[in-house]
Amino acid sequence: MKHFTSANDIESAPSLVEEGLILKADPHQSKIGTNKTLGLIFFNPSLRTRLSTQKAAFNLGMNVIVMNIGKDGWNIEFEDGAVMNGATQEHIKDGVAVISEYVDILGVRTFPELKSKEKDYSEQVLNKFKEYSSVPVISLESATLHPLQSLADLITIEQHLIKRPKVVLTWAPHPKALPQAVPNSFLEWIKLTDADVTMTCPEGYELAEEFTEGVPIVNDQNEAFADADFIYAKNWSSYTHYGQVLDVREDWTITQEKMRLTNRGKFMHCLPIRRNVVATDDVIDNSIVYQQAKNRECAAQVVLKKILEANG
Ligand code: AN0
Ligand code: CP
Repeated sequence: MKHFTSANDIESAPSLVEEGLILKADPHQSKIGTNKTLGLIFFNPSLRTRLSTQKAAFNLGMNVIVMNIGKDGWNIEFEDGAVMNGATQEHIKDGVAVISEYVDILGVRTFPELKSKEKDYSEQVLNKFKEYSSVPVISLESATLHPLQSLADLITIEQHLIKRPKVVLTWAPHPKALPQAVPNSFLEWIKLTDADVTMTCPEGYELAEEFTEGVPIVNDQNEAFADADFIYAKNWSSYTHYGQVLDVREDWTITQEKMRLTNRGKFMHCLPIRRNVVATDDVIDNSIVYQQAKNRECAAQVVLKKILEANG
C-alpha cells in the first residue's frame, strides 16, 4: 500500500479487518515504526482521529508530530500559479513538500466547503498532498471520504460475528450542514463485505451514485429498520441540492421505539454525535459507539503497519 485515501488503495477489506483484529489483541507485537515519524496535519477539528492515530503510531514505535495547520500555520494558497500578493503566505506545494521532509508518513484532515460539488468531489486538497508529498499520504477524513472510520466500522461489525448481517445506513437530523464523507465511505467499504446493506433517507438526501449503486434506498425509515442487525446513523447535507439542509417533515431522530423494530439491532455512529437530535440518550447509551471509537486505534495501526511494510 502506498497511500491510504480510499478503499481503492487496499487489496482486501476482509484481510485488513482480520489483521486489524490481530493487532487489537496484541497491539505491541510489532515495532516496525521505530525511528520513523508520522505527521498529522489538521485543517479541521478532531478528537478520535487525532488521538487514535497517534496511539496507533506509538504502538508501532513511531514518533508523531501534529499540527493544526488552519490555526497555527501560515494562510495556505491552493491555486496553482497564484500571484500571492493577498492574504495567503504559503503555497500548498511548498508547505506539503517541506512537511514531508520531516516525516515518513503524512496524514491530513480536510473537510469540504460544501459550496461547490465539483470542487469538493475533485478532492483538491487531498490530491495536492498526494502530489507534493515525498512520503505516503493517509486520509484523516477528506472532502468526500473517511476511510479510517469505515475500516474501524467494518472491524466493529465483524466483532459481532453475525453471518450476512443486515446493515442499515440511516440519515438523521442535524442543525448544521455536514459532509457526505462518512456515509459515502461507509457504503464504499460495507459493499466489500458479505453484509446485506440498505440505506434510508428523506427524499433529496440520496448520495452520489458511485456509492449507492447496488444499495436499495428506502424513504420510509421504519420500513428500513425492520430486522436490521446494525443501524448506522449519520447526518449529511444534501448531495443533489449540494450542501443544503432541506426541510424534512417526518421525525428522523433515532429513538428506542424505532430500535425496537430491528432484530435487537446495534446502534452505530462515528461520533461526535448531537445527543437527542441525531439519536436519543437511551439509544446512544445502549449502543456500540465506544467500541467503534476504540477500533479506530487498531484500524489506524494496521494501515500504518501496511504502509511501513510496503515502503521500507
Ligand atoms: C464531521 C462529519 O460529519 O464529517 C466529522 C465526523 C467524523 N462531523 C462534524 O463536523 C460534526
Ligand atoms: N469519528 C471521527 O473521525 O471523530 P473526530 O472527528 O473526533 O476525529
